[in-house]
Amino acid sequence: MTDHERPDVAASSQDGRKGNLLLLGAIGFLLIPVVIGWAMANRDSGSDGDTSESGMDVVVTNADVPGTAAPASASRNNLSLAATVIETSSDFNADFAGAKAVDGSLSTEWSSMGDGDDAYIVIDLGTATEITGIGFRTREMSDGTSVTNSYTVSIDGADPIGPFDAGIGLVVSDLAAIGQVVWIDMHTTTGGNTGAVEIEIYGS
Ligand SMILES: [Ca+2]
Repeated sequence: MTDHERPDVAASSQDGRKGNLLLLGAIGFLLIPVVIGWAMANRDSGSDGDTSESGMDVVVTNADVPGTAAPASASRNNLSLAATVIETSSDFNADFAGAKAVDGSLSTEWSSMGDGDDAYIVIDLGTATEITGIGFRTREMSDGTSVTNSYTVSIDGADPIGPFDAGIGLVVSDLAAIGQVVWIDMHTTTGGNTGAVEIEIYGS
């Protein structure tokens, strides 16, 4: 290297340092939103352990909108959606068959043929499953009949447990059991064509 070349080298090296600084600045600038996003994601999921996969806390909204899933149970796993109704006390007709109580729709319902307190429905989960609760939505008639106010539950033929409260709208009751076949028996009703809009069996 000669003296003649040195200034050029120095200048070019200085330019290089400036270029590096600019490059670092640009990278740092580009990283700002990434860092902010990371910090916010950590804040959302760090507040407690009960978060959904999206990192957002599960918020129950949307109460009683026809045709949508039952709101108060939104964070619980509804086993009924994959279950089968294997027996009912009676069905008013095919449009009000037992399967309508486990189809996930609030626009359809199972109705018995005037069974009142004697109405029952049997739901098969397909395999022995841990059960943590039941959400019951009674059907109701405009004349005040067909409302179920309480019901009992028998799992795999065991003695009935309950009665559990029911009533207009969704009523959720906790219970702890392991079983496959869930027999739900109306306990107190206002009589008539009792049945259910939806019966949700919660579990793992
Ligand atoms: Ca239904």
